[in-house]
Amino acid sequence: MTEFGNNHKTAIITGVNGQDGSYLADLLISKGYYVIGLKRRTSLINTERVDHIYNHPIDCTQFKMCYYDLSDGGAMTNLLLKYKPDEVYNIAAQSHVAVSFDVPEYTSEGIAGGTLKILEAIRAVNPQIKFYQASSSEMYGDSTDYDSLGYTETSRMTPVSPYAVAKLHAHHMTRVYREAYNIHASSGILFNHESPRRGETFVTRKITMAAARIAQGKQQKLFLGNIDSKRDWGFAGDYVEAMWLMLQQPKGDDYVVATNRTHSVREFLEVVFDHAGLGDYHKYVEIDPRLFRPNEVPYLLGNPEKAKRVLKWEPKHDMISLARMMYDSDFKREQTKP
Ligand code: NDP
Ligand code: GDR
Repeated sequence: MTEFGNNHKTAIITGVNGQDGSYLADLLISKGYYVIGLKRRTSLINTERVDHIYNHPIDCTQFKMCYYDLSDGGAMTNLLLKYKPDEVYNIAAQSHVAVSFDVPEYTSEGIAGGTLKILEAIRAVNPQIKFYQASSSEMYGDSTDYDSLGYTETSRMTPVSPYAVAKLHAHHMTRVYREAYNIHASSGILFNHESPRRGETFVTRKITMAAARIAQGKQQKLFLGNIDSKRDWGFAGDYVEAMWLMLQQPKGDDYVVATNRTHSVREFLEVVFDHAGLGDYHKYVEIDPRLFRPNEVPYLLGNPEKAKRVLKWEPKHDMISLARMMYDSDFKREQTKP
């Protein structure tokens, strides 16, 4: 018996104070789970995305935070022994594709090595624990193996960044543990998903924050890199539901999670600047060659047919509603700042 008792499902979430980890914690708590949220040690407190759980009189009783780093396999073994989780969601990662070109070893060791450490801990402690791996559409890279409906679970993957290669390693390792050891292990091949909690250096949030500041006279210019790349953007709150649904199936599997619509960064800019009442984005945006990547993924469109059919999952937001939601949130947030 754990400190939470035996009458509730328990889930461990790595990377709980990131965008997805925090939405997933909200979802699991609303479903009655006890959540062990894992965060790494940082010199400044960065629990902003889960503070609302801590500060909630009832939700906080279902939530506990522990320290964990992807490099620490022994710590995961101890956590599994102590909390006896039913489900483990591996969400943590150095998740910035451009940064992975600067710190490829760190990125790779965390994502590839870190996932393997968790799978090994599950195998050793209790192979009945269900496992979710945060795979990524970046794994497709510059593959041309798609049709008009986009990439599927079986499309050929040719990753073009250290981040994506590491994710592909973890993706295959998850499948290997599923097939070799009969572990209920699933990979969600999630296409880009954003929200008001999105990290501030990803392009959508960078745009909505800048537009909100420009609209309030606090910023003049926005510097961007390649605005011709196309992404299939959805809402993170919708996507964590798909993660949970995967672990409620009779067996583990791989699923594409996407909206099946693709737009360029340029189109995202147009929607946000129009919604902000700022008009033509060209007046504010400058292209900075330093923000181009050594390799680029030019086009991503996901075909979520399997997730819709098997998981009965549906996205509730498209790029336009998402862009407006993010801008409105940043506009409000900016108003409260000096
Ligand atoms: P975030 O960058 O917002 O969150 C990542 C989390 O991982 C943060 O809490 C971060 O901690 C933590 N973390 C980073 N390195 C380590 C480490 N060495 N040990 C422990 N924790 C660590 O990412 P998202 O929430 O957007 O994405 C979640 C996962 O899904 C990631 O694995 C990402 O690669 C993947 N993914 C994301 C997609 C997206 O569009 N958002 C699409 C497909 C996959 P800290 O807060 O201290 O930095
Ligand atoms: P991505 O997201 O690389 O797709 O990875 P990001 O928002 O960083 O880039 C999307 C596209 O925008 C272009 N771009 C810029 N990107 C950033 N960050 N900053 C800029 O100034 C800028 N200007 C143009 C990029 O070149 C790219 O084409 C995200 C992450 O969440 C990954 O963890 C996840 O696996 C994938 O989505 C799916």
